[in-house]
Amino acid sequence: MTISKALTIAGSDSGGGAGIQADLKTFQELGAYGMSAITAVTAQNTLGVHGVYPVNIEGIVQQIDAIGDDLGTDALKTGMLFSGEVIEAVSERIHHYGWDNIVVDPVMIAKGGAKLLQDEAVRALKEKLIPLTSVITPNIPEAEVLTEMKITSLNDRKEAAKHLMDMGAKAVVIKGGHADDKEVIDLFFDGTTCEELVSPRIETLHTHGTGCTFSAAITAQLAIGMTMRDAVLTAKEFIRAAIEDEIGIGAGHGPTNHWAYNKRGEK
Ligand code: PXL
Repeated sequence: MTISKALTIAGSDSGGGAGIQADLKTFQELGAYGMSAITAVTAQNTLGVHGVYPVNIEGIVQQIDAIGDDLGTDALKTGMLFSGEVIEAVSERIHHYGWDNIVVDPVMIAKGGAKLLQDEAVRALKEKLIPLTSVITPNIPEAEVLTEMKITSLNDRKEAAKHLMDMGAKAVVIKGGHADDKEVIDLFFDGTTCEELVSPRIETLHTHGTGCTFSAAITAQLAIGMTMRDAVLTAKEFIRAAIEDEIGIGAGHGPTNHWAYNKRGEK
């Protein structure tokens, strides 16, 4: 049996809904062996982020090297990277190992407003990490920061996607969840095809960790050998099920249901 491996380089969410916890659950559900390099520990629950404790550069690099020098990986994603220094070190290690299937979720702020990326880090993201990226998955506010454009129309989203490709990303998904369209329109662009991926908007409070889960699902699919377009389409189904079948834990913005996609398949 061939084992497909997926690595997440991201922050820890003690509440289990976002960050590496969401990533590892998603990897497992989609058939990839999950590994992690933790960039920061957050003290967090469904009510918010109560503390952020960054891991030092040496600790982050040592985790990545422990994986690179022994296990290797078939795909990886980055989530919360926190500082420009971390982005530079992580980019350098990805380049060093020659890893492919790099999914970048350019995490900037948590739902409650806690900063998960320092302002000075945006430049490193653009100059060091985006050029290594197989697919980048910003939401609209993140795409606005990266491209320095105001994104209102669907056409703006297309322009922003092209802009991100010009920075070196091989494919882009601009997630439409933050727009006020009746349905959610995610824009997929891979340099040749530009596709609007439409799905119903689900009214719920429980969307903590959706971005992490979506990008982790793409990563797992790439790890098991799917094409980029199929990986994105499956990830959309995975996150749709995870939001629809809410589990209702915690008093605030609850986590999504990482079991839902496979449970539906079993029915
Ligand atoms: O969803 C963004 C995100 C990423 N990583 C960690 C987080 C969050 C949101 O709260 O806590 C660790």
